[in-house]
Order: sequence, then C-alpha cells, then structure tokens
Amino acid sequence: MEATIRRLKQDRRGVSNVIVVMLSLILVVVIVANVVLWSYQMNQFDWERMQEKIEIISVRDVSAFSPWYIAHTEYHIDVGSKVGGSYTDTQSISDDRWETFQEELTNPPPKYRLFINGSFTIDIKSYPLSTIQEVEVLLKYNASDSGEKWYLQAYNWTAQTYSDDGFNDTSGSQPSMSAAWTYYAVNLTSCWRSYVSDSGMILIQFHDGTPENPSGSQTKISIDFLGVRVKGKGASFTFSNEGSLTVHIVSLWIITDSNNHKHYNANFYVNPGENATYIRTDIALSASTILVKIVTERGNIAVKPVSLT
Ligand SMILES: [Ca+2]
Repeated sequence: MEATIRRLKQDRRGVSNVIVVMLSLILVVVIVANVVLWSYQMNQFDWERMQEKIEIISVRDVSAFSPWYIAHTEYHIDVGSKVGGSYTDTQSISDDRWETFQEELTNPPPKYRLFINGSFTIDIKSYPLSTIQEVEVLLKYNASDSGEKWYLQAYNWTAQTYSDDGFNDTSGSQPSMSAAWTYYAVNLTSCWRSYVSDSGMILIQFHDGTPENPSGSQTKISIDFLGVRVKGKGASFTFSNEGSLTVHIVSLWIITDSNNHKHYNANFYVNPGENATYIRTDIALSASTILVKIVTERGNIAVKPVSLT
C-alpha cells in the first residue's frame, strides 16, 4: 500500500516535470522565432537601404513669364480726356497704333492733371496664384513735352486705394524729349499679392507727377502699349537611380543659408537604373547658391550644392 502511494507521487512529479519542460520549449521556440524573424526583417530593410543609390544630377530654375495680359475694355479716365485712338491700340507694342489722352485743368489749385486706369486679368487657370513669383507691368508711351514725370500704380485690394508700395521702382518715368517713345517697366516684387484680386484682376493707374500751372503745358500722352505679365515659379530636379530598387523621394529641402532651410513634401518615384526629372511649380529658386537635399522613404539622403546662373 505504502509503495503504491509512493509510486503515484513519483508519477505525478514526473508528469509535472514533463509539462514544465514542454512549456519551456514552446517559450524558447517562440522567442527564437521572433528574434530570427526580427533580424531577418532588419537585414532586409538594411539590405534595401544599402542597395539604394540615388543622386541629384542637376537642379534648374525653370520659372517662366506668362504672355502679356492686356486691356480688354476702354480705359477709365478719372482726370483728363481722350483725344484719339482706342484701348485696342494699346494691346500691341508693334502695331504702330496708340491711344492719346490729354491733361485737364483741375481746381484747386489750378493744375493740368491726368489720371487714367485700366483693368487687366491674369489667366489664373494657366498661372494659379500659388505658382506666381512676380508681377510685371510694362508701359510704352510718349508725351508732348518732357517737363514732367509719369507714374504707374496698382490698386491695393486690401488698402482699397491705388499705391506703389513695394514696387521695385517708385521714382516714375520722365521722357528724354517730347514725342520720344519711352518704355517704363515696374516689378511688383514680393508685394504683388496685395495688388492681384483672388480672381486674378489687377487695376493699373497711370498718372502725372509734377502737374503744371495753367501757364504751363497741357500735356498729351500717347500710350502704345500697357500690359501686365506674371513670372511663374518653376524648379526642375533631375535624379539618377543607379540602384536596383525603385526609389521613392518623400522630402525635399532647399537650403539657402544656415538660417533658411525650406522643406517641401515630395512624392516622386525613380525607377531602377533610370534618370527622372521632377518639376515643381510651387518652388522658386531665388537665391544664386543653394544646397538641395532629398530624403527617400528608406531614409537615404542625397545632397547637392547648386550654383544657379
Ligand atoms: Ca500699340
């Protein structure tokens, strides 16, 4: 009887030992499998990352001017009068036709003055506002006398007044002699957005600057051309993928100097063994020396110093 009980106790201990050993084995197998799988995945990732060979081959400024946007309705005369021609004569610089206005005597004090304005519409379907870098205005005119300066302003939609704040040239234009065709161009620089409505409309005013007394001359002004154009942003990046895997570029940096690092999200694929050019119409390469940096989805980086001419 005692012997039977002892054997039973031994058997039970034996069974529990077997269970412990089996559980331990399962645990070890699970751990080992995980470690192997993890290191395999790590190796796979590292291997792919090491296989990636992406280079920036070239970076170019591909910003471009739009066509000229011209007056599509008659000029509005605030002060002065029309002497001849029509707004259609101001649409082309090479048609030997022009529209002529004359100053008007205003009070007080009595002075000869001229204020006219025209409306111009930027084609925002072709040049969305987000892709515009600059706005330019060009005037070709002559004056019956060379005694005064002539100014271009634009309507500031925020301030609701005509202004030339921020223009690259606010000093006006003075003809060298009477009846000499004179070109006057202004750039609205980085302030251009204040002068362009959401629908792309820009109102340009042309006016005299040093009005004469009634004893002076009542100047006649002929406008051969008045137009507005925009410069669209544009940067092109050519990459070379010399590796055996498709490279996905996810980030782009334009570094102008140590304080100016501009980051752009990117989404561009370069096939293995191929060169590919990536065009961005939201990037303006305004500085002459920059550093371009890209980051791939696998975490590789390519950098290129660029001198733009
Ligand atoms: Ca003309």
